[in-house]
Amino acid sequence: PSITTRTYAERAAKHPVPVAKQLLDICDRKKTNLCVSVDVTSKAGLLRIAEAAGPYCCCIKTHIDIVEDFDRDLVQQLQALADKHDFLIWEDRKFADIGSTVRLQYSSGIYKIASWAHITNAHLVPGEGILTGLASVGLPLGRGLLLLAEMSAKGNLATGEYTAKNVEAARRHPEFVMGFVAMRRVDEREETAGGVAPGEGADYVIMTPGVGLDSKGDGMGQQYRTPDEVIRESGCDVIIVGRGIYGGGDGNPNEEIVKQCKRYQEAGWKAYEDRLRQ
Ligand code: 6AU
Repeated sequence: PSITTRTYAERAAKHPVPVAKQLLDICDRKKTNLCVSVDVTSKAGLLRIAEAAGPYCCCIKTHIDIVEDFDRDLVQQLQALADKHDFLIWEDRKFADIGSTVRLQYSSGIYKIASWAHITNAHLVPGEGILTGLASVGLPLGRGLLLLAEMSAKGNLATGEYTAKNVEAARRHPEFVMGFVAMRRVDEREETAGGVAPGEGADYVIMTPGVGLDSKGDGMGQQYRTPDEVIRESGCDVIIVGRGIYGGGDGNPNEEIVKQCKRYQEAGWKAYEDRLRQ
């Protein structure tokens, strides 16, 4: 059976990347395929939104370098919330340099991303050395990586041959690359080709931004689709919702965040159940 007709629990049981297994298990346990993206600039705002959204999501996605008052305590509190509410932390760092540089960017500096983020992501622009560099830090810590095989914004260049190269590169790093940021089932062509060579038929978690129920775009290139279009029609696994939930700026009040989380959780889960029945 194709990946899109398997349940999260079935896929978790067989996934080679521990953190992907964890994520799929959380989706199954909490009945949610919602990842909440929190692009706010204060420590208090980030923690408040993570606390409010935590019960409804499988993952909280950060852009840690936009937080004005970052400190070590912020990541400790975020980790405590992740334990309390059973979600993973994804630092959306979009690494894009040579292996030896990303190794340092991932492990060191002010943020020490690898020490607290279960998941991070990277562009393949510099070539596969970026995977070797990131894996040298992330693998011993049990971390997972998403490759940006496609993007959501209008006119983006991650298409065609570039997208295919991302899938090929992922197949050569099956213990570390857990999936893709993509708009559709980018691994489907290979999957349906029916080959069973090593690494093929692998299970990738597709996490998809550009999800909104009330808006079609943001005037800066972002393009929104509904959870049903993303999960059922396009076969992606996790919806990433930012402004649709926290509302932009310093963020909606907690009651509004909870209300929107429930709305997207429900829509995403219904789309998943509908897809299993297709
Ligand atoms: O829901 P939004 O539009 O408020 O936020 C979307 C979030 C932002 C982007 O940095 C991120 O998703 N994103 C990504 C990721 C997750 O890598 C890739 C992409 O192609 N488009 C996109 O919006 O935090």
